[in-house]
Amino acid sequence: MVERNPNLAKLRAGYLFPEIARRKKAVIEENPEAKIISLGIGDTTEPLSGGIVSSLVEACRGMGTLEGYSGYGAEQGMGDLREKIAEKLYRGIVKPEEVYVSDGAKCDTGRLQVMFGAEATVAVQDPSYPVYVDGSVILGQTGGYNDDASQFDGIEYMRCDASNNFFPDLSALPRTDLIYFCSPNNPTGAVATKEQLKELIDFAKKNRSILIFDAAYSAYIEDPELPRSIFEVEGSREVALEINSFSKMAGFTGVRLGWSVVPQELKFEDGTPVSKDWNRVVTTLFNGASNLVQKGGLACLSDAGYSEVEEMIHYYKTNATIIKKALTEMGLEVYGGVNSPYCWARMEGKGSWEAFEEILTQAFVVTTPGAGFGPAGEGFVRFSSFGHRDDVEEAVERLRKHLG
Ligand code: PL4
Repeated sequence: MVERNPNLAKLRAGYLFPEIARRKKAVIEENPEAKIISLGIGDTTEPLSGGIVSSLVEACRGMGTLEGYSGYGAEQGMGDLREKIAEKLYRGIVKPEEVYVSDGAKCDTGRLQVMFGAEATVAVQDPSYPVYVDGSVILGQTGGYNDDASQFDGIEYMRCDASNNFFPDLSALPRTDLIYFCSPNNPTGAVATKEQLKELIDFAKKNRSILIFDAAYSAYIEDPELPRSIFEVEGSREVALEINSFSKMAGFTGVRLGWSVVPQELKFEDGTPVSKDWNRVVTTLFNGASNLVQKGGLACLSDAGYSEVEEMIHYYKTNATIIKKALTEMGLEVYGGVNSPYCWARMEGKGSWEAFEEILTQAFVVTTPGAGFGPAGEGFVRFSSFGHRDDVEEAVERLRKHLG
């Protein structure tokens, strides 16, 4: 018999999002007539726009011709897409050869965890996207794990809540090899300022740590003073790498396209460039993003395509405004929802799974319980603005009735 990987046994519960789907399914089975509205998993809902669809169709048609057919491409991505990302999204502050095109930010997170290996120690924002912790645990980045206490010595939780303006107290944080930082944050919607990111960069530099900056929601930042990339901040190239995605920017959650940026200056302790190992991992464990999808990505970044992308972002942001306004009028303490597609609401006097169940079974609205994002998420619920406008409007009416 094959021994079970002990790291998987260390995961305390099932992965958050399948658990939500399971509970939603149970409610549907009990209430087959109910119309369930999902403001839960952050999954885009609106059709892709004309120009982007045309480019995808054209790419497919090309595959049916001798001239247009292509097989495996470069694992790092098509040269013209790498160039376009560097030029359009980073305005030249990163080089095309530092951009690695992928099948999404979640997949890149997993490959990064493989690259850093089981001995790496980790710090995460609390609350944050659960893949950082769960993926680290699967890799064994748990340090001195104590079975009884279910504690991971190798993982530091950096509390980021309203009491510290959603930015961690770095003076109290022990050194770790890696620091995950997501801005705009999932789930709180908090966006770090340039000054805060500078503090984080200086902290990483002092500790010789590497910052993994997740900018998956950067396209939702409307305040021009707020940085959309860690590379807008001085000193970042020696300490940080960035992951990002077309998922929330262009509605590509199912299409699958993302990228990472690993600057040439970022090095391991022995002087090896991180990009050298990243290239090795990417070329070994990944065979490149779909060539069809990369054409779609290029279309998103053309001038016309990017206007369509911005329109879609505006649509979801208007949903966020509707949700935030309603929750605020209901007297809830609400964060996010401005430079982010998520609203983060305190459910006074309730546990977050309890509030999740109440909203699901009474209003038939799916949310995401805050505790799923880390201990500091307890007592909160996340509302996603990814949904059809009619559904969002109906959902807030139901919330007013049941929670208001
Ligand atoms: C549900 C901070 C959503 N089944 O689509 P990707 O892989 O390019 O991006 C994933 C991702 C990366 N970084 C952050 C994210 O929030 C996400 C997506 N998060 C959510 O509701 O929190 C979708 C989650 C998906 C999952 O398990 O990741």
